[in-house]
Amino acid sequence: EDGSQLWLRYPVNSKPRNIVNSNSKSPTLEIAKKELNNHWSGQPIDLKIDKFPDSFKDGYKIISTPKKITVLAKTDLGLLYGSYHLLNLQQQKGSFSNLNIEEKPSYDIRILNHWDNLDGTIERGYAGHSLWKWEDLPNKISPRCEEYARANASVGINATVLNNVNASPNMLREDYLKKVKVLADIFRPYGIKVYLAVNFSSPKVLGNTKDSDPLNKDVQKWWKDKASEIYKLIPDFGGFLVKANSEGEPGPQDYGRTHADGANMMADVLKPYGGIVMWRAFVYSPSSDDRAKQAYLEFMPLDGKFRDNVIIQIKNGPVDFQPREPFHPLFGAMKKTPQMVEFQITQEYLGHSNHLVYLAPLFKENLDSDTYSDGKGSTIAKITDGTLRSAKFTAISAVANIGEDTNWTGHHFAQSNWFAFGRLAWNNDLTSEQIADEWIKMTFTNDDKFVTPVKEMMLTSRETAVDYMMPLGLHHIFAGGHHYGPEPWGDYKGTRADWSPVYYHRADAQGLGFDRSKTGSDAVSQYFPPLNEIYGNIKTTPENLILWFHHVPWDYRMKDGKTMWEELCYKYDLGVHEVRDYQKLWNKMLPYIDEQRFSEVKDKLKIQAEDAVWWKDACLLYFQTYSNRPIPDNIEKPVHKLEDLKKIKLPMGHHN
Ligand code: BDP
Repeated sequence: EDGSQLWLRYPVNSKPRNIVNSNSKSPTLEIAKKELNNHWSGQPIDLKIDKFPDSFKDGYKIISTPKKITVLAKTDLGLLYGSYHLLNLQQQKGSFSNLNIEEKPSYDIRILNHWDNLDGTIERGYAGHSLWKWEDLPNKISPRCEEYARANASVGINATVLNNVNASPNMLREDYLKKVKVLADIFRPYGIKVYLAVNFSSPKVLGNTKDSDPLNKDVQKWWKDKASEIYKLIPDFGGFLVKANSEGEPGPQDYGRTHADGANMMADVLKPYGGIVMWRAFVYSPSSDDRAKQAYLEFMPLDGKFRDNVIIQIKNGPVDFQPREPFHPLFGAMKKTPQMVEFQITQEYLGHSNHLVYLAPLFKENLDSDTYSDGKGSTIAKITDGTLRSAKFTAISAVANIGEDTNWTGHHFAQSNWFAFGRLAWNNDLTSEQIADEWIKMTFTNDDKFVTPVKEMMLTSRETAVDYMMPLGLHHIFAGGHHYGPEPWGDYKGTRADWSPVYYHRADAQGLGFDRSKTGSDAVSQYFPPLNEIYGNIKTTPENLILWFHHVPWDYRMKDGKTMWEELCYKYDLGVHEVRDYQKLWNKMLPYIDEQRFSEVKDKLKIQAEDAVWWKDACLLYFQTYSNRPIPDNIEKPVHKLEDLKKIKLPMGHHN
């Protein structure tokens, strides 16, 4: 039991049955039939194409009597999704005699972003090398590529960006495009479209144009020819994802042009084929302004200037996938430009694949955030899924945590984050609890003695990680490069100030935290009223973000009567105890599941518990050098010495 089956543990019929009838025929439908004939043990099934409005998209209806099930959809893909719905229900031991289900996706494009490099490594990947095995393609194809497509289809993911946003120009070379075509052909019957991240300098590097200026006619021609070459190989190619003028990547600003000039040039070449451009808003330069403000400052003046096949891809928070951030102020603010969220499933800032952190609560916290852009109730979910503003197309993305590891994601529980992203992209109304419940039952067991406590552990795990890493709105105090452990003392003189932890926490003799109020960087003014006032005032700022928005005096009284310093100590300590509670809980779970996954999770929890103590000791001992106050008596005393912790070195990554 190595976890390789993910949540797809459908029982296998002793002989394939012949229980599916259909008025449609396609490779997609063949997959639906095969899945049901092999794994379905209930009544016969009709898969029927029917007339539905366009807004139904790849939705489906399932109606059943004890004798028969009918799945209705507008497309074959809808029928495949309906078939997986039935198999998932069977796996959760649901009943099928009286079904009346109607489902349609919240977003048109439900897309994974792989940060896979052409040499097989994965940026911020913690589950082994890239699944694609570029060097073997196009002749040899790993069977896991099809398994990957199947797993995605089973949760409704319908798109994938194959390569790193820090894109190599070589991705667009003819030999690589032929490899991409092979993957696209495998994914297609599962309803998955392929997209590529592209390097803005590709024309100059590959085509020997004078530059890559988007207004240069030769450059435009190069992209046009490239698009035609791509679509000859992959007629349903999805489009480009672009990281431009960010962290040293090239972009239109290199030629005095704007993000809109760059995005529109690409949008124009893709338009005839129905392709789109996902242009990232993750930009910040080593200027003097608060990093959290920069994307907003750069993109707001461009609102309304983008073509209608461009969508702006915005990270959930304004800095960078931290354990907790407020939502990105661009959401809702660009009223004339479609926007999509980018989440990070891979745990760059959440203990890599060593820590058990269930991310649905983080995703939900963001999607449910009220931006007030169009009055009360303007949540990010409603802004991005087309409810509030009509959109030509809608999308949601997340950076994948998938690699070649046998269990796909490094940590057995990290599979739940891939699953959760898919489920929320399909239906952003689902709760974290519903998704955890489904996943546990499909992946482990339906036994309530396992489901209830493990679900509780998952649901609290994100807050636990916040507690032992960065409580009260602290952020980016990770060790430089790898972002695994704590390094609040990090002050990388000679590099960019905004890559140093001290830039973010601003500890001094008075207090701790980044003043983003009116008297500070005034990042609060980027939020709509009343949030600008709420976040701008230390008294009304939610305490879980207080150090994000304010420089808080050490003796500031928190709502529970503790001083800020005491509260900080208490939170770190709580985080440590919570992980130890998970260990105790998990130790009782062996009777319900297999030995292998039990012990692998157990080993990871041990690392997590040790890391939690490392975080707590490092942060409390370091911040104490500024607070000059004792660690409260009822809190576990540090077991490490600050000098020793400062000596711990893990391999450094390529930047920040
Ligand atoms: C940061 C990562 C870096 C990525 C960058 C991005 O540290 O590896 O390239 O974001 O999203 O989180 O472009």
